[in-house]
Amino acid sequence: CGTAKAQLPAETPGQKESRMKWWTHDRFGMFIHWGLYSLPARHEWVKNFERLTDSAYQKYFDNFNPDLYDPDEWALQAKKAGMKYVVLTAKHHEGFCLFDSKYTDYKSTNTPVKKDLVKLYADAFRKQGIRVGFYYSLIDWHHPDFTVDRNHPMRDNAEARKLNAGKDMRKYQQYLKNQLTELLTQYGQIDELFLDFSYPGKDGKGRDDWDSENLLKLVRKLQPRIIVNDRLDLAAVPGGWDYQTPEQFMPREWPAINGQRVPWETCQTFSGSWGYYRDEYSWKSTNQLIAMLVETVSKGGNLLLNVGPTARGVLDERAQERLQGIGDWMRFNSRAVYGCTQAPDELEKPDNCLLTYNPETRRLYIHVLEWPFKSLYLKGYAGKIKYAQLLKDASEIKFRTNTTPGSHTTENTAATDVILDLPVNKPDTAIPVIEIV
Ligand code: H79
Repeated sequence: CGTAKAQLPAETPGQKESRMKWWTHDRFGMFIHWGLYSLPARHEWVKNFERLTDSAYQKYFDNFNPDLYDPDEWALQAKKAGMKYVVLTAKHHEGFCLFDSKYTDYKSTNTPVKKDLVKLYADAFRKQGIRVGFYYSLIDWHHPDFTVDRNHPMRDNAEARKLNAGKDMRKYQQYLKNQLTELLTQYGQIDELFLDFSYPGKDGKGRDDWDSENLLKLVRKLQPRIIVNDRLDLAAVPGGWDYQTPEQFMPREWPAINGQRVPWETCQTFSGSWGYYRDEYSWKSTNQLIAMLVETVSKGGNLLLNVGPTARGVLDERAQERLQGIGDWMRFNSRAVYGCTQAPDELEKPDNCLLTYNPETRRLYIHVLEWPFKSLYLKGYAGKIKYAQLLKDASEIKFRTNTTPGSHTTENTAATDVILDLPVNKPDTAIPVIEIV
């Protein structure tokens, strides 16, 4: 009580939709997790998992020297994969800044590399026509005023806990605002902001710890068109977030609140960890990743797919190989991704398929995950199809309805169904797509 609550600028649903238009159209972005944790190369939470003190972690700062950093090369690989926007960890939970902040010495310009890596990143991706975003960690395991809590590396260190008495989270709130002001004023137009993350409750942190409402108000003032995620613990505040962020899982269906479908973006990894992890062997296949992209769009969402560059500044070769494979597929099939969303409810999903739909061109895309023997059955599609083609090579796919249901000489389908006559051999593309006009 007593303190006036900041008012977030009111926006109609139509205004929000127009602000997010490019984002819902583009569907596919690149996430980049890069920081000091790239040196130990065993998970970006290594400081937490191994309870490392600041001084134990110092060797990664002292040896941070990505001599092969070439963001033009990263941008080119993102572009070839079909990614339309990008989000880089300007600061992760470890507190290390990849940019030249006035408010800390814990930054890349003070390491052997000496460069503002964020500046080079923003310029390089923009040059390729890719929209630029930032990830910025609300959590900070290095800032002197950030209190030890249940997610902190020093959580079970009694001496470190005692130091909380001398810490002032209000100073940390100011630090958040200062750094976000730098990031949102010195690097041109910023299209997406991914703040990470709140864990309210006992020994946790949430909106009162970050001063979330005022923080978001500042963000919107500095970059009125920016798209902000939902991790400020402002779920109940109107305008408190733009999109939901399912992390490393696939929602069963398009997420909704009170029956209202909401914008969402799933962030996913190639291998489980976000930072470069040398000895991780749980890499998803190219096919799995393409299916993940298609399934996301089929449920009305975006995919932010993460790469963890090495401490030399090069994308993991296993990631490069997969990006290339995704790009090979996107070259021929991206029309079934950009501008697409979930298909209308009356179009039933055929067996072993996913559907995407472009509401402007009113074209339906059938992604055939398991290639069937000759016939693909479309239940209730009779009269709804003018033309069908294989997207890969624009070759006609003939279709028909069954005129003699019940006869042993023809497929036993209803007259309201459509049968697509597919080639016996699966076309040479990871997931074949049939375009229905
Ligand atoms: O930046 C990436 C991750 O490092 C960060 N968000 C993405 C984008 C993130 N990692 N974990 N989380 C967010 C969710 C937190 C999970 C937790 Fe736990 C469960 C924290 C404490 C319990 C799992 C187990 C992680 C640490 C211990």
